[in-house]
Amino acid sequence: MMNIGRRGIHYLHTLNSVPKNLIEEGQNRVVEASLTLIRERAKLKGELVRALGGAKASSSLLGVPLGHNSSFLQGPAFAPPRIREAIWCGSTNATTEEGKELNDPRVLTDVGDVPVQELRDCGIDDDRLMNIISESVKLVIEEDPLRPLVLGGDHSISYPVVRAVSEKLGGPVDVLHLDAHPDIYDCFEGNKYSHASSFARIMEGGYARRLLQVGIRSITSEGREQGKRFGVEQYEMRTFSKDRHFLENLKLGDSVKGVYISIDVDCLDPAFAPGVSHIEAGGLSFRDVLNILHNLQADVVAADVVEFNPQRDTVDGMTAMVAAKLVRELTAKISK
Ligand SMILES: [Mn+2]
Repeated sequence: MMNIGRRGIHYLHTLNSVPKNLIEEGQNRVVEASLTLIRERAKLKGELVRALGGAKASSSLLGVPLGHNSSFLQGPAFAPPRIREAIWCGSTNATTEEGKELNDPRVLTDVGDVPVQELRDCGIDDDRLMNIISESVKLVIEEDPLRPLVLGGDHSISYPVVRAVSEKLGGPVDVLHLDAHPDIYDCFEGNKYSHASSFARIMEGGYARRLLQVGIRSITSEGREQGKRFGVEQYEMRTFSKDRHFLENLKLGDSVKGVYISIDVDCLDPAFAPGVSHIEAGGLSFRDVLNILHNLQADVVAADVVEFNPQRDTVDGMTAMVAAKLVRELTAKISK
């Protein structure tokens, strides 16, 4: 327990000693206030994009600063503001590689963060927290043409996000998942919401038709068995040179509601992105990831970038810039 990750955030543990209804009513007010702020910001951004006109799909950032479902370090709870800072860093410009202008609200807006730590501070448990995350994602999707681009957080957040996307769109999506790990344990260390189990929850729920996992190089026998059980297409790094042509020319999402992209920053080789909790050598290069994204033929309905851990980053924030560039290029992929 004595590591920096677990000492970073304090929240109340002693709520059982006071009247239950007092706590419940207070929690309800805080939950409503949290959802109201996201609802109103999404509404304003939606109105703005519609008033400007011409956008069929428009990326909108939603931060989910949640780190406590990690099995190792909890630093990803601090990632969203660091990623935002890097997106707008003066060292680079606001144009994506293929020429989209991030300054244009029709390309990118921001609806803020789900106040995860504030909700936990009020004693909100994970069942409810996951529902609040799903609800927040749905509030963004309701403001057509906004599409959620979620800033994690650890990988546990992909479950409530994909669930919300699928429920809101009325059917499963295809999921392209870039990661060193399959995150498909039935349950990890007793936690069904673990960041190592999110894709088991997604597949059980029927929220994904196809799940393609790319960049895998840390997988146990359970990970392979669970992959087979759910029909997951697992592309491991040890065969990447053989799979490269296929992966760099993907076409996904036909006859489903669209495509969801989930990028764990540790899909990248730690040489490119040292600021992650789980350093695993032998990963993708940044250009490999961009080739996969740029050439993907798909209607991308939502995406996330997760597992950036600022507590492990270099002092000059190199991984923050890497995570931000993933967000920028995903923005270009989504917005049209
Ligand atoms: Mn990972």
